Amino acid sequence: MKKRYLVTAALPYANGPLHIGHLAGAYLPADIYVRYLRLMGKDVVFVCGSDEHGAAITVKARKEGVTPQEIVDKYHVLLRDTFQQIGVSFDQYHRTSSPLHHETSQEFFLKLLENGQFEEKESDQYYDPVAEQFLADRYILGTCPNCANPDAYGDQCERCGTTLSPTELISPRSTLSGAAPILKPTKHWYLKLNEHENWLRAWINTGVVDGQPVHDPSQWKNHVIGQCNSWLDHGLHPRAMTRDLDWGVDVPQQIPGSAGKKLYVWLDAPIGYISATKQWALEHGKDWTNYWLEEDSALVHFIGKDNIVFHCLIFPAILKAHGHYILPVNVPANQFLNLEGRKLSTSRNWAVWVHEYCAEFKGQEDALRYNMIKNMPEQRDSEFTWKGFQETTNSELVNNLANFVHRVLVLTHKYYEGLAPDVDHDLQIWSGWNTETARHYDEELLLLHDKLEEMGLEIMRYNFREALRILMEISSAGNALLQFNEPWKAVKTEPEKVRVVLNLGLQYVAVLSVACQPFMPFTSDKMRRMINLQSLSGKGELLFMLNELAEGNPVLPTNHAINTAEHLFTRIPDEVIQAQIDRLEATDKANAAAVLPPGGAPEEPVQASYQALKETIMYDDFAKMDIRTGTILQAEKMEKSKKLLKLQVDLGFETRTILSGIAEHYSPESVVGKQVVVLANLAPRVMMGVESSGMILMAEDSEGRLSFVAPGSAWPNGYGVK
Ligand code: B3M
Ligand code: ZN
Repeated sequence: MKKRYLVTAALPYANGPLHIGHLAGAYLPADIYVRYLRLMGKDVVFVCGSDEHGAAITVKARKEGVTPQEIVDKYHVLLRDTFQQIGVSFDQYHRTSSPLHHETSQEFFLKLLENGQFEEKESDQYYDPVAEQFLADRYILGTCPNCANPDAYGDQCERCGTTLSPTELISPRSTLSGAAPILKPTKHWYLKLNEHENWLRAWINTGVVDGQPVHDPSQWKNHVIGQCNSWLDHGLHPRAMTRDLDWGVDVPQQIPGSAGKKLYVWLDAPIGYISATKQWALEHGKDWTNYWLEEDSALVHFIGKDNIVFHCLIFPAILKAHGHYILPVNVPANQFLNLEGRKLSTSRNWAVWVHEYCAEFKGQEDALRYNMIKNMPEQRDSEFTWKGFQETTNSELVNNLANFVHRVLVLTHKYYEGLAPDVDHDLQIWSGWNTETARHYDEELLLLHDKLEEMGLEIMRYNFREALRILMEISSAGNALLQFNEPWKAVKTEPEKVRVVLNLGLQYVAVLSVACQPFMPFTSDKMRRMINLQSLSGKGELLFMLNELAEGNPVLPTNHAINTAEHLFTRIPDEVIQAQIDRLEATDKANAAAVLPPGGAPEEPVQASYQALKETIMYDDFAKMDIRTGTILQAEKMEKSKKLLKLQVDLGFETRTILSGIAEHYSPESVVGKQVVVLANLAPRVMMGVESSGMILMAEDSEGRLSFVAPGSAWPNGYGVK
């Protein structure tokens, strides 16, 4: 074992709330691991923070019509608070917009530059001539060359899943202005990843780097190594580490050509782990370099599978290119969690949001944690269902764990006035581990010790599901101990044996109160309160307990006074689960309705290609719009414009000139006489020398087809729509 541990969990983008997929993917496994290490008395620092840069943030800001700063401020707080509510125990939850982080990232850039790790290259990139800026891949839409989806992004088509580069799109358009982007040369710094390929391959597959074994590849997950090798097999190529953007960490100003350039988010976000450690060290009077530069420290990254390449190839290359930094001993990435048979999706609102769960299931935080861990996608994708959640909670947490603890406490109060009874070490009782076996008290304590060690071993191997299974095995054995020995009957006939059984039962509860803490910290607190012990501070309590049990010493001494029994978990009733299922069904219906093309059902199963719902507005926001009925009197093509028709629209009280971008969909003749709905108080705008006063409302489907919005029957002009 290493001397100290630095554990990281992927920095979530501060552009939305946390859902259960995030929790099961990175944060719970990291939290279990860290809590366990603390209970074993290890020196461990657990860092995370909000990832506040990158297109993920600016796209969201544009969608909501606010600044990127407003977006990150809002979601940073929400994320931080949600983690706390669900008991993820970071030592530091930092943010990448902090000055300390900007400095740290810039220092990396300068050091890599100094070490000759970059090549400067000029290439042609898409530029929006109207918005006058270079376009991040996510800002370019166009037709997918693979499946003809007209709304594929510059980096990926969300319909067919193909990874794209913006120049592959057919008829690209900028999402900023709608203009066709032009290719323009721009200069960037490329990390020479090709020069890192050989040592990365050896390091991933053998654990050896520079002649030193630094990790054991047999402890790495197959799917992680597999994904890395598939990248390595395609060859690593220089990769641009800068971007033309106005949101992010500046390329240091002293570098010629830095104006308008920002660091690529992957030369920024993972360095956030380092700046978070620096912040923690500042606040605690510690030395951050011990955790990042010393060979006797272990660095472990917990992530989801979509971040494997960045954490196993690109970030290690950056760390090595800088020099002196240690490399991760493991990157135990998880696969994905699905919800009710489908991929979780933020834009389709197909998710269980953790902050909503915490609000609706107050005091049941550990039930979610337990279910997430039990179904953790450790080796393959897994599934969360509300029915499964109910079943597991009721049968395992209520009937097994809570019931056992409750029975032991109630019987101790009933027979011994709440004091741990003394035991005769020579007596034998039926063991909860095996119906056929009778054992002495001391042997049972040793068995508990062995189970705890087994559980710890699984945690250290990142087998959290298995570790949780062993924990529950202890609880089941506790229940069986009561079942086999029937203290409620034997108390009259064999009182000495009942003392042994119930004392042992109390030891089980004390053991569980420590062992369950990595998985269910709130439950641990409750159990400790019930048996009148202090909450765990995470300073080696499990290690201490293991040593005591190995010596045959009980955890609770004779005559230890317990408190009254509380219920650890409450049964989840059907109607609560049904409400959650109904909510998902409503989401599903809304999603389906939103993509029905005019005139009927879609031909193919609908994949998300409609826009995410905009932010909620108040009625007053809507009431500001003056929408009127009208009729198109005349229509003509605008010279030199492919898109615009010039319309004369009768609004009853006046006739307006309105330019409408429908020329690619309708001929002028076909629209004359049409009834329309007009946004009548829109500020006038001059386009191609003609002033347009108002806007014709159109419905648009996912294929970009347009349809007029009109009153359901012939209607007089000039009346309000509300
Ligand atoms: N924020 C990507 C993601 O949320 C990114 C992870 C950064 S970890 C340094 O998938
Ligand atoms: Zn496609």
